[in-house]
Amino acid sequence: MSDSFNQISRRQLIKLGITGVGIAGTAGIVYGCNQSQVNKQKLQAAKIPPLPENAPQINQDYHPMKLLRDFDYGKVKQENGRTVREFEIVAETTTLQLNSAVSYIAWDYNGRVPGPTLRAKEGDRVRILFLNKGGHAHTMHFHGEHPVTMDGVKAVHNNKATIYEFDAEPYGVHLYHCHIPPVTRHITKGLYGMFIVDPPQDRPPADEMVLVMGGYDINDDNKNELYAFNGIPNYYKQYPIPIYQNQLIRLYLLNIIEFDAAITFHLHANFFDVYPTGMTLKPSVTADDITMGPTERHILEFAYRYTGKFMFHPHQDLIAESGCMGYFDVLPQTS
Ligand SMILES: [Cu+2]
Repeated sequence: MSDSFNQISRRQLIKLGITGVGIAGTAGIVYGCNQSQVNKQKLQAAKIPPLPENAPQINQDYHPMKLLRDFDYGKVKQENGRTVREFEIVAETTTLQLNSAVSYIAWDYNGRVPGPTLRAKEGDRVRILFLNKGGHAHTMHFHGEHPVTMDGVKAVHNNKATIYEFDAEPYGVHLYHCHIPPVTRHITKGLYGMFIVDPPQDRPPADEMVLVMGGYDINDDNKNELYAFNGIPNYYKQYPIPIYQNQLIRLYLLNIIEFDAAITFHLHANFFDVYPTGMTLKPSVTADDITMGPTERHILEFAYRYTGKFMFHPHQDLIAESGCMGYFDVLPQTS
C-alpha cells in the first residue's frame, strides 16, 4: 500500500493499484460495467420501465433516477482460484443544490450521495482502492466481518490513498461510511453508501432498487433541517419512480439519518415482506410501516396490485415534509 504521494487523480489511482499491490492490467476498469451473467439474467427476468426522460441528473456522476438501480459489481478478477471484485472510490467535495434555496457543500464518495452501491456474492474477495481528494481526512468503514486492520477507522488524509481488502461476508444488506470524528458530521455531509452481499443462491428475479434515507444538518445545530431519499430532497416526489403493476419489487432500504433516534418507512396502499438486514431468505414479517434505527437496513419486497402514483415516506410526517418523500408510479404491464 502506498499513502505517501500527493496530487493523485482517479486515473493515477488505477496506477496505485498496479504499483501498490501488483494488480495486473490497466485497461477496462470502468465503473459498474462488470455485472455478472447472473445479474443480466435477473434484469431480463424482471420487467423494468424505461427511465422518465424529464428526471434530471445532478452532475455527470450523479443521476438519482439511475442511481436507484445502479449496482457496482466492481472489476472482476480471478486470483488463486477466487473471485476478486475491485472497486475504485474517491472521496470528494461536491456542491449540491438541495432545493431552490439551499446550495450545500457535500462530502461524498464518487461525486454522489449515497456513494456507489457496491455488490458482491458471499465469499468473494472485495478490494477497495480508496483515494481521498475530499480536502479533509476521511475513511471507509464497512459493516460486515473483516480484520481489524481493514476496519476503516484510521484516518486517510487528503491526497492520500489506501486499500481495504476483505472477504464479502456474511450475506445481507450492509453499508459503508466515513468514520472520522465527529462521525455525525462526516455522515450527514454525505459520506455513506450501501454494500450488498448476495447469498450463495440467488434471490428470485425482481426489479431491484436502492433507497437510502439521509438527513442534512444545514446550520450545524446538531439537528437535521432537510431529509432525502438518495441525497436530493423531494426528488422522487417531483419525479416518481416508474415500476410495473404486479412486478415483484425488491427494495434495499437503509436508514443513515443522524440525530433522529429512529424513523419509520411507510408504503402507501400496499404491504411489504421484511427480510431483516437482508440476512434471511424468508421474510420475518409483513407490514406497511417499519421502524428503523440509525444504520438499520432491510430488504422489503412487494408488488402493486393497482396502477397509479403511491407515496412512500417516513411516518414522522415532519421528516417526510422536509424532503424524505417519494412516489412509485405504478404502470400497467403492456405485455
Ligand atoms: Cu470523513
